[in-house]
Amino acid sequence: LCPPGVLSLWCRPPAWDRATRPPHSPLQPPGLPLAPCRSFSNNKIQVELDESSGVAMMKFKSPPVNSLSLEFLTEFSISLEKLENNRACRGVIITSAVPKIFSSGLDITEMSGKSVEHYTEFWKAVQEMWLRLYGSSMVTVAAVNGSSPAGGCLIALSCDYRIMAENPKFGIGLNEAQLGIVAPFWFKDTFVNVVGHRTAERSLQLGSLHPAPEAHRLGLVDELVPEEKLMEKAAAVMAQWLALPDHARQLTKTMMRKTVLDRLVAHREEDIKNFVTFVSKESIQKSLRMYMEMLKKRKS
Ligand code: CO8
Repeated sequence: LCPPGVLSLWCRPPAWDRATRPPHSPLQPPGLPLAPCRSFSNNKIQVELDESSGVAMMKFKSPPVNSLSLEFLTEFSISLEKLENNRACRGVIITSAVPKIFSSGLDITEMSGKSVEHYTEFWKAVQEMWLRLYGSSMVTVAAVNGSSPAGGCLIALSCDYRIMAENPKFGIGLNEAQLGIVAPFWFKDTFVNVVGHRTAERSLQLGSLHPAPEAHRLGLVDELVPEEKLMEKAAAVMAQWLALPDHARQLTKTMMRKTVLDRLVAHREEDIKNFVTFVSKESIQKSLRMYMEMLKKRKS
């Protein structure tokens, strides 16, 4: 049975049912203009699907910093669900329309001074976003064109491949410890699966934000490219991954990710309780307030 609200790989129709598109669709003879893009734009995320290639472009457009508010997370999950259910879509490139910022991570104001009900709803939305993205049967490529702390880093880590602009001013990492909070086990699991246990342990304990070149050395991102080449590279990587038969790639992805996904699905309620209890503590609220003040001071 499908866990509620989770579009999991193992309870979808067999992957090989998904339409695999020939290089030229019979409806689209070579030489004619490409099929029009389908696009849907919400408040915070712009999505464009090129039906001729089967590749969607998802752009975060929630200035100033693409923070992951409840509204953003809900839009993100709905957008992923729409693409996942569209047989014409086989892959998605995730990037930002906000200069210098990929995503600043979870919106701290959603975790500060709110009710237990609000924290519960917010955390469910964070879980939902990760379950959909990490469990997606599409090829997911993160084109990280700016800073990407904490929840922003989680989004990149949840993709199949990460390409980052080679600007050393852009940092990426799970820096929760710097805020006086602790990354939940499934953030940690996702990180370990990308960089290995030792690197993840050191980086998590220190709450490190790694400049792009260091992130590349650690394997946190797969490739660095000049910013102006980022989208071109992302499209090339996507084409390489889409050249394989969908069913083989999808079943392999399931094999690699299922244990980690299952762990959250089995402990979802407990994880929500832990988050709500933790974030409701006065000491944690104080840490978050101080961190927000530090951000404002740094600005002035
Ligand atoms: N949430 C809410 N507001 C934010 C956030 C955020 N994550 N990040 C920045 N802002 C706000 C700033 O306060 C500022 O607001 P204002 O204009 O009102 O003063 C505005 O956005 C612009 O920010 P900056 O001036 O700092 O913009 P810069 O371009 O100079 O820097 C950065 C952008 C690098 C993104 C910088 O803002 C930054 O480092 N932000 C903090 C990022 C961060 O640490 N995020 C971690 C969030 S926690 C998380 O994602 C996982 C939590 C897991 C839960 C654990 C269990 C409790």
